[in-house]
Amino acid sequence: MYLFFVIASPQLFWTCYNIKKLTVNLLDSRSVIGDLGWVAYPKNGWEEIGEVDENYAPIHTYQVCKVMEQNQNNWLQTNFILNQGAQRVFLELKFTLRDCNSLPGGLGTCKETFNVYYYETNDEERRNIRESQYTKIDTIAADESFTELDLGDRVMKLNTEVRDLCPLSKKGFYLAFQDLGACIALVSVRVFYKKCPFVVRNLALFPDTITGPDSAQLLEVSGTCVNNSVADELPRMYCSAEGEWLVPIGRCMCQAGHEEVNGSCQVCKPGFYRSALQTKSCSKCPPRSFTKVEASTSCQCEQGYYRTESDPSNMACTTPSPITVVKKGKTAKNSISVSWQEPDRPNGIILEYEIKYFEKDQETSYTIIKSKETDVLVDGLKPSSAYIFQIRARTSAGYGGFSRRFEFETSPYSVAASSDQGQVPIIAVAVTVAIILIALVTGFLMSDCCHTDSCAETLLFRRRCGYSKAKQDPDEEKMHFHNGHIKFPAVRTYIDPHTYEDPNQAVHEFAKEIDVSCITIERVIGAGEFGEVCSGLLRLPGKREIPVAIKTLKAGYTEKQRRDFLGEASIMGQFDHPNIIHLKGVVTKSKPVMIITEYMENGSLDTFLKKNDGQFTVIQLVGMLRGIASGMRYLSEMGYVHRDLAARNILVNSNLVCKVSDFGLSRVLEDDPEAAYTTRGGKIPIRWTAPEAIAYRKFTSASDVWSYGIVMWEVMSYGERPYWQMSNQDVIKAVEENYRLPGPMDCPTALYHLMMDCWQKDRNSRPKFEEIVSILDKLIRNPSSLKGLVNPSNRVSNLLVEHGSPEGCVFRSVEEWLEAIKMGRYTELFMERGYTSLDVVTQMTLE
Ligand code: ACK
Repeated sequence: MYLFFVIASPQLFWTCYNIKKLTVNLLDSRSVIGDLGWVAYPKNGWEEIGEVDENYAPIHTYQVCKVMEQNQNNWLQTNFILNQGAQRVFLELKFTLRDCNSLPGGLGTCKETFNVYYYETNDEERRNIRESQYTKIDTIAADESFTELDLGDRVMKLNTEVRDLCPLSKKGFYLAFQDLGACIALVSVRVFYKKCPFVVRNLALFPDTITGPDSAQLLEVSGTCVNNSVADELPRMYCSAEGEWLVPIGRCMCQAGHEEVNGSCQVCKPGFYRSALQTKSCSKCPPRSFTKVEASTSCQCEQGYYRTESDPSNMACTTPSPITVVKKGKTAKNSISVSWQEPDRPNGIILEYEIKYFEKDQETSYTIIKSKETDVLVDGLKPSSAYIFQIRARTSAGYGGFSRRFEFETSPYSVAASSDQGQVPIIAVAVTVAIILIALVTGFLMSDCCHTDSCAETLLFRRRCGYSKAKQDPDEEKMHFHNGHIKFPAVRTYIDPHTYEDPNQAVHEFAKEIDVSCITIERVIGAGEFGEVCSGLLRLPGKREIPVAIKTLKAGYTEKQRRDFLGEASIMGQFDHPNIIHLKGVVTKSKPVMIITEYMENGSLDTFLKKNDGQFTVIQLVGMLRGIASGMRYLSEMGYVHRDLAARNILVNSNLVCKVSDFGLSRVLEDDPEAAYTTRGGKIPIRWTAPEAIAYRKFTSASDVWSYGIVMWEVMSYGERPYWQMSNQDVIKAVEENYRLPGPMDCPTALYHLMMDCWQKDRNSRPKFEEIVSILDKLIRNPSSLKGLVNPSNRVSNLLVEHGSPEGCVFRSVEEWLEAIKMGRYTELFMERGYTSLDVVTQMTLE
């Protein structure tokens, strides 16, 4: 009657061990070999039964079943259980319990529960604990109790109950089980605590961490960086009460010379290096450098190759191309002209030179000029001051080292030029005047000599097919640094060549004279107002050959034509901007007279767009417009008004870079085939010109903005003619009446709005080029802003729109519209073909 089975399936027991990573057992009665040694009181209460499972492993079972006897109070006390520092431990009990109802006649005293207690102490030997000293953990009831029937069927009804004990603060505790008259078999007692296991996360080590005493508590744990790593931000994680790591914060980074591999930092192998914390992996040593040791943070240059201190470690080492000869040329009180010799073995083609200079003893504030030439006029200097110059060359392999320091002094005099040494003493005003005169005469003779007999050899550092120049070379880029920061230079102002009495003087002020022997003409590419336009090659001494465009002045020209022709070079030579066509120089000392400019492979923009109709992405088109706007911003900042901005006057190179060209002096009046005579006698390209410029010749940067709007329209419609076949007179009238071009097909609304803004009647309301550039930049940065289109491509819209009207179209009938665009004579034709309403007209397709 008191017998019950306690054999349990081993799987059932081991289930909880699947989470053994997170739990640490303090006691497991199942794993004890031999007697458990627990103490029963009274002695005839709980009794230990030695059983074995199917695998003959011992099962320590304590049972008691005094259901028929009155006043039961049977205690069973475990051994001392060390808590190992855990403040919260769990108690898992597995037991069977007899159903009192199934006991014949024992109902009066039979219980179906038992109590569990603990006693916390630092005393491992304490045995005689009084009942009252125990703290009750809980009364445990069975979920399932067994009956006589189950015994017959040999069905086991094993209960599992888990309780926790917290907060614990002593060394350990005893557990005690109190039976008050139940029929129980305690099959297994397991005591454990939970912990967050050791883990490596974000290159930081997080130790085994015992969970906190509170079930809702998160313990913040700091990680320590793995070997050869350093904390970027102090790594931390939280250990939850369930033994899980949560919310990793911060991370460690492998030190230079090491890289991250599977959660550890491993050394870079010989031949590889890692310098910065920003790059993740070791990199192969750059060309011409090596490292033979592990954990290198940089690579050493091979013998004969080097890198300067400021060069990044990923830069290839180059052979020295040091510039050894640097000479001072003309000095004035604010400028020094400096020249140098190309290095003997430059290690590849020299792409440019960098000229660094600063006032002596003021090294923190220095200026860097980039130049493609081997000389430079450094201006903006203080009189009577010593300056230090250093020059280095750049090839495709990178920069060479700076030359040694050269010290030159500016002149105290306001003479245009002085001796090569720049040491003219101040004696008297009369002497000064004499020097000026001598210098001028000498300068004149020298330049004359130069073109007559290519006398470069006679002058140190003059080229064989040499040129002279007085202004800073447009090839030069100037950057000012103060304490390592770039300072932006002030913008120069454009000088109207008309202000020069002698136009020859103007051209030589702003353009280099090129010896004709440096030029090879290859083919004719077009016809200009003054003569043929050719393509060819320019080879200046010490320079690589470059393709150029050559504009020629046809034979039999008048003096005015020569002046006007060269006027363009005088203007162009003042500009230095990536979106302005770049002047290389002029040939005036021989015939034909020529203007040499950079070569633009794709020719003029209007023809180029027509040839490539629909071939570009909107971003490419906006990129072109951005370039033109940037060039125009530069011109407007220089105070130059173009007056004939149109796609035909923009040139495109092989990289789709657009450059503003055509800077003729009287060009607007003479050489533009689009220009028409106005009622006031001027010749103006009507379709591109702002109304105030047409009406009373008010040409300003704001009228250039109007023209820019038309260029935008040309670009977005792939070279369509503005106002189609409308006559100039009709265009003037329509614009005066506030009608404007409609948005081209597939044109983003944002761009059309910008065009419309450029066509504000009030010129002060038009955007400045500065704003246009910034608007286009924003559109490029955020291409989704270009998604909305004004005119989807399945229909043609060539209705003029009224400026300011939301829809654009303000005409009430087809007739009214045709009248407005001076096409009234086609009204009948439109009606015959069924285009009876504006709706139908706007649905008209290309076919
Ligand atoms: O459309 P195009 O090919 O480009 O035809 C005209 C022609 O000469 C008459 O002006 C072309 N052209 C003008 N300047 C240049 C240049 N710098 N590079 C290439 N082509 C040029 C222009």
